[in-house]
Amino acid sequence: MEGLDSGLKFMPREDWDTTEQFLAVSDQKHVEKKPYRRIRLVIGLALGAGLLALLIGLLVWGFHSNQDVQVKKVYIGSVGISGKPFLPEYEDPSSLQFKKLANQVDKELRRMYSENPVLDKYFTRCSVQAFSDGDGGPDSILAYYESEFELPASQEASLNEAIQSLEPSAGSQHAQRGRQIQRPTESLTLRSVSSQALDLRLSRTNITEKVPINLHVKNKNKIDSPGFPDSTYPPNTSQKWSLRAEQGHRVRLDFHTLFLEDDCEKDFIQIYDSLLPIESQLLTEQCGYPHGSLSYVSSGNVMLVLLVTNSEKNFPGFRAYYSQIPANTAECGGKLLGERGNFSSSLFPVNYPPKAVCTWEIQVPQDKFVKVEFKKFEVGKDGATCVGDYVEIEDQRLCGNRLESNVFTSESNKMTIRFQSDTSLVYQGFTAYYEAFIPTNPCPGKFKCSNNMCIISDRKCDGYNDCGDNSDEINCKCDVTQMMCKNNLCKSKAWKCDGVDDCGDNSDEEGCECKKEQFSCRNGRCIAEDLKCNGKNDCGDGSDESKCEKSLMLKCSATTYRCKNGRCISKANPECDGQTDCSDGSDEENCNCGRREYQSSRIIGGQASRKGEWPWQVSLHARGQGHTCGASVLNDCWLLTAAHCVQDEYAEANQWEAFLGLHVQGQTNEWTVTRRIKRIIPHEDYNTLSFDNDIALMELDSSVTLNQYIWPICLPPSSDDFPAGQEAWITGWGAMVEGGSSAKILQKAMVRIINHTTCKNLLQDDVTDRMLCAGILDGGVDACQGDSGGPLTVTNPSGRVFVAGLVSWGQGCAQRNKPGVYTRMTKFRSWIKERSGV
Ligand code: 4AZ
Repeated sequence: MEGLDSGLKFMPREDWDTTEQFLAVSDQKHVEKKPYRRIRLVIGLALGAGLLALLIGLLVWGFHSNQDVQVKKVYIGSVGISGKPFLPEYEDPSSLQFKKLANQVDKELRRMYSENPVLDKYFTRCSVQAFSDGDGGPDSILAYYESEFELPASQEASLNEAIQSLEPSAGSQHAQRGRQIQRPTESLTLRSVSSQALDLRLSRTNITEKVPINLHVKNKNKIDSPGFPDSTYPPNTSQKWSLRAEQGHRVRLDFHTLFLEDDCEKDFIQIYDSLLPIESQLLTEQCGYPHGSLSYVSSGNVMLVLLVTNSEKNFPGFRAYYSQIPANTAECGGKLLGERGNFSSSLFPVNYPPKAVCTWEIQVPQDKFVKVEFKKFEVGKDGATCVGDYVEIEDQRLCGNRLESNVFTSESNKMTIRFQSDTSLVYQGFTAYYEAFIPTNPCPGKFKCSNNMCIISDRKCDGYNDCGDNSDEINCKCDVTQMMCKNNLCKSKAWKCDGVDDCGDNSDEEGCECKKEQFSCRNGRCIAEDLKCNGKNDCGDGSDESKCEKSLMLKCSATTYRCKNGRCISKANPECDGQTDCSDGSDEENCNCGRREYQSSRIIGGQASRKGEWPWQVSLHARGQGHTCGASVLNDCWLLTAAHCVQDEYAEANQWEAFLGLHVQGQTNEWTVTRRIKRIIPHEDYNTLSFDNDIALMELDSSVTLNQYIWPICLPPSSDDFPAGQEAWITGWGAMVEGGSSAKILQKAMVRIINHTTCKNLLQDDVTDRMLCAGILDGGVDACQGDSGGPLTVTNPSGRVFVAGLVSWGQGCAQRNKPGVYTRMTKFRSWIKERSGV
């Protein structure tokens, strides 16, 4: 349309007849009456049509030229060379030998590309970047190369296809052993090629690529990310470390610290079983603050570590120790002939290496069968299809990290177990226990679960899911201490109305105190549901006005939060929750606490924590005794601990030394700070018999510098509420089993807040209002001796960590139905303020 309009603009205005129609050429009258007009019209039409054609042409040309914009594509890959031994000179790109071999590989690659019309047409250059020992025996070498192609964008797909057609069998585990490319004399015997387009994140245009670092790992040493530990890593940077072990060895890398931004699209670290970042040889990609095993082992004698950062948010980075291990130490499998024993995947608990293949053949006496129980299982990505990494037991493949059943039995006296890993993405693997059993009596003296586990007979129908599949809890007759759930399970009466769904169908929490249409107040009162959040304190304790969408101004009470200006608000736990609730903003003041600075975020039955995960945790050493109690950092001068830790001969300040920023007992490092104690303030009402008011303050002899490993925890205001069932964490170096020795590495464990009445009933002891119970009623997880004084922490919705309790006492450790008892911190907020000013 525009074309026609502009054509008409050439016509003189005065000649324009609005009655005219362009398509009226067949209107003879008009044509005859006005011959000049007709000529002009024809010219106009011709001009318009010409312009239209030109425009269409331009558009079509534009479309095509856009499609065919020239693009550069870089592929990286490796190629195996057989019949040639690896020479030390091949490690040095400036050596003659390197250059000569690189030249030969270059020629071979060109020749290979020339056989494919697509590759031949668009190939521009290739360069051999490195060599390593090959995986085809002593006379084999791997060459790592980069090839560049320049082509119209529309041809990218066919280039990809052509590149893939070079691979012997893409994705297959032992692709490298695939095909042989035999060439005439003076040329190389290439065993296989694998190539892949470069990861787009590695070719960000604004990235500064630092000079790659090449290291020999024969002597154990460390690599640090740039700036570590003094500063955060630089933005928009990529750094490669190439690690090489001696022939016949593997590279091992153990991370000591790893703190990156919590988004792998932005900052990430990758570890390759190769000298180039070839995706099919990627062992792991990590970012954030990862948990789990961070130790990696290569399949050959090389490994590549790659760090890439973007423009924003830079974090401390990493420190990792490298070393070499003889190649055969990663081997696993073999014949197991005893009646019982343990076996595990290669190098457990280190992540298994890629390309592992292990077979265990278990054989027990003729008249017995075999039972295998997996204790820990992490083989391949969860939800994967058991193709790359898996365990195979008698034709059944297992993978991921959640097994439906972790016990497997044979139908004969033999059992074969296979484990294999593919070329990429490694995990921690498994440990397993096996034993022989008599087929007619698989669980002598014990109860046999449906999943083949054997449990102590007393544990049947005890209200706990001991089998893991609940088979010990079905078809039970409830005893006098138990109630029957709607789903027919029997559970302890003590668990009724404790705020936790013990039955699994919530029937133990139904009909508790208040009727259905009523609201149950924190103080136990029942009020009509519609009185909730009406701005009036109908419960009397304000709990009907807490957890309302809007924070209402209320008459001050024990459950309302008092702002600095004296006004009280109804919102539950408003302090430091990231939202300003008080009109004077005071609920969000003094919130420099409870954050693990770089997170994006004994203990019995717990697990080792990561460095810096609990920066408020302190180890208190009593003179000549080593670690004795735990404590928490309140600020640069004050610590919080339990009064029972500082009694009698421990009451003197000069008895104590505090270790802040400590992770492993006996291993102080550059982040550990030790301080003597200037003053101890135990609670004046601490009761040595009942452990009531079990709280004390410690003032350091000189202040400490706060950093990511030493950071204050938040103190909850007196109005805060931690309801039953809430998740909480305990941390400490206390005993790992009752009566046992203390832990070396700081342990952590998740417990839940227990309803106060339930706790009193369970412990049948004086659990006062200044105490708070937490634990796992099934048993197995608890604080114990040596954890005392340490924190019981809860995290609020904005990710801030508060100290809800202090480890105080308990009836033994980790026993069933015996929760741990903690000093209830909300009761001591003003006491702490008065005594320390914090
Ligand atoms: C103790 O002796 C201790 N299970 C601490 C906590 C608990 C038991 C004992 C709780 O320090």
